[in-house]
Amino acid sequence: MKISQNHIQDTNKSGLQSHKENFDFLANNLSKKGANVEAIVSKLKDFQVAIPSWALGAGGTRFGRFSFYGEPSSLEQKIQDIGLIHSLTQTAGAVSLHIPWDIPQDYAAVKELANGLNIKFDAVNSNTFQDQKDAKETYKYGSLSNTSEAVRQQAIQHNLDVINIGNQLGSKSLTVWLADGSCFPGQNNFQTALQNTENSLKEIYKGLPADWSMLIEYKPYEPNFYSTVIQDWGTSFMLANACGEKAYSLVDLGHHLPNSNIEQIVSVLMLKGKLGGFHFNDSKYGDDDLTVGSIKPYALFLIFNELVYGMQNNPQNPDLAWMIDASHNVKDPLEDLIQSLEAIQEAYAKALLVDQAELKAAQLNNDVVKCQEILQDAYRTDVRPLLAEARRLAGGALSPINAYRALGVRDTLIEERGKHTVATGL
Ligand code: LRH
Ligand code: MN
Ligand code: MN
Repeated sequence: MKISQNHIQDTNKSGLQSHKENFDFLANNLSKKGANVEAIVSKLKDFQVAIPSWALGAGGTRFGRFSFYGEPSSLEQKIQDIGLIHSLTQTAGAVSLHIPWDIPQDYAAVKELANGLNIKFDAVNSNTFQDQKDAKETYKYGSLSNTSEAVRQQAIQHNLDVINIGNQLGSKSLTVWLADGSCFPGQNNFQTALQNTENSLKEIYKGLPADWSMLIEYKPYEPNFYSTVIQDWGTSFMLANACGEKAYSLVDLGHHLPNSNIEQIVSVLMLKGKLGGFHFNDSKYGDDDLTVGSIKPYALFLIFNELVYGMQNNPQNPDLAWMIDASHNVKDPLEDLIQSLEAIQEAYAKALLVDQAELKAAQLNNDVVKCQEILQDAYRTDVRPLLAEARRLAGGALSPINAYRALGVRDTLIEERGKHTVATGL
């Protein structure tokens, strides 16, 4: 299935007049307050978020998995699905592949397909948390941190292979997330595990092409429940510094203990020029990987406030690799991604409304109430007409979720692919 411009313009027709009224009203109010509405809309239009290849099928839990039907069963179909949401949202112009789940058979054909849908290849993700068929060594007791040199070597080589695959597709970064850790006290020597990990990462780093970066993801627990080698941003930051200037930390929103101040982490990493990438999701308890903005939208806004500040004030920090990393059991994955993209854009737009100069002045005066008023005034603004306008200008749908349903996308996918398909991945 492909969604044409005609389809989109058709579904937009009925909402155009009221969109125009809503947008004009909001733009007028914001302009009176001194906001540059045109600049904000243009930033929203340019903002692209990579879709992880593993989010296109229904996720699952260790207890079970329920298919959403019509799921993609090849890399090509996954890219086609991203093409569908990109044509509606104009915000999903990239894919992040997981190797070995998504090894291309025909590189030229995959590149051509993605190109035709305006989709770029973002960070490639390595996988040393599962044993692959016919693998010589097992990752049961860790990969890059393993006490066995042969296991570490296999894991290093896998990462180098992933770089090679990404290079052929035009990716420019490698994301490393390790499941390494221990389940019981005494199982691991913490220092040896960290030292082995650092040495292994340095070996991988040596194999990075000059214009690539390495993104080191952290996570406090799961699948190991007593200790994790790269448990927090400090460990990831330390390892990135040890590797060199092309290595950065990657923040995944779900990879923090409850009540962590993620916005402060983001801010400090950007000050130090070491925030390389971002994984969006939301959670109630831990790494729940729920729809972005579905549980803690104010926290998301505060994080974006720091991201916007950093993008404006920290030239020492590189452009960020933005990605959604969510996958669960109950929604149509494509509808879920559309909702996530909307929540990301909403938080970004609200953060762009914060008058940074006014906030700085209030901070210098220690006017705590005013500081809060400034942030909450931006947060309470209904910015959805700005998002719709950005999409309209880019050729997207005024309401991607309504258009998705009106066009009967899922039914068509089920017709084309059948009901009982299984996406490769988690
Ligand atoms: C780890 C994680 C990581 C990805 C994905 C498959 O929890 O979120 O970011 O590699 O799972
Ligand atoms: Mn992640
Ligand atoms: Mn995760």
